[in-house]
Amino acid sequence: MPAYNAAKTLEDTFRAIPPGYYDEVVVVDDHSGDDTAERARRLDLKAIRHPHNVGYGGNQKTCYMEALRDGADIVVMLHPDGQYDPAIIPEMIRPIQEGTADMVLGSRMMRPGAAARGGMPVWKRAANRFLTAVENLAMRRRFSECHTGYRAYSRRFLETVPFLRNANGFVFDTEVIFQAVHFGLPVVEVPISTRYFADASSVGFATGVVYGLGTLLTALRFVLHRWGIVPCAKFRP
Ligand SMILES: Nc1nc2c(ncn2[C@@H]2O[C@H](COP(=O)(O)OP(=O)(O)OP(=O)(O)O)[C@@H](O)[C@H]2O)c(=O)[nH]1
Ligand SMILES: [Mg+2]
Repeated sequence: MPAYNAAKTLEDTFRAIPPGYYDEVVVVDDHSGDDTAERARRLDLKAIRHPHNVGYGGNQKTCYMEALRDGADIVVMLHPDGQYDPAIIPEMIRPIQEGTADMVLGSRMMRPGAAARGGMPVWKRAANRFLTAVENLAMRRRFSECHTGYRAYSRRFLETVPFLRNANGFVFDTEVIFQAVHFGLPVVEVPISTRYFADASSVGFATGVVYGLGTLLTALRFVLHRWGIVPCAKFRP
């Protein structure tokens, strides 16, 4: 769980994880202003607090390094803000267990109307569709959405893809999908629901614009790298 100011939602999120489906829960507190790390410790979770705030991508780097170090075979990223339902973790990891995927994306766009029913703002849905269409064109794929925060990775994925070279902000999530495609690692989508509510953390308009532009830039870099025009370290093995 990459966490930032998640004290209010952490416990409920953790308790909703189906027992028996995890060996360890790692909470990385990205220098929150609240007591996120303390609460994680009280729940007996492995809590790591960053000495300074680095951002959502930087937070994931610590999460994955820790999971690899502890011997994880499958790693699920679960936002601690309660937007994604932990009950479907079994479905999220199944394609990896069965060997059909190294990356699983929980898609809010697979079931018609699921994103709207979950309260996803209309501008986010529109931007999501537009950016996903551009990304699909660049990658020659047909993903239903490339912007979900609910993902599962195999150990092989995290050992193959140079994720430490990625952005420390939200664009990290975009970059790993392009890397999956570039390195030829199979990606499977699983339909999920979402929930936007007052205590959930949410990206504001300005951060959304930076993220959108970063996504377009990633698509461009991917294409330029593939065409051998401008090499990009994120796609270097
Ligand atoms: N904003 C922010 N979130 C962080 C950071 N580090 C970790 N996070 C966690 O990352 C998760 C995702 O951030 P959100 O702001 O909810 O963004 P999102 O869920 O991708 O997008 P929305 O659809 O707008 O909710 C949250 O659960 C945070 O707890 C950070 O530095 N900044
Ligand atoms: Mg959120």
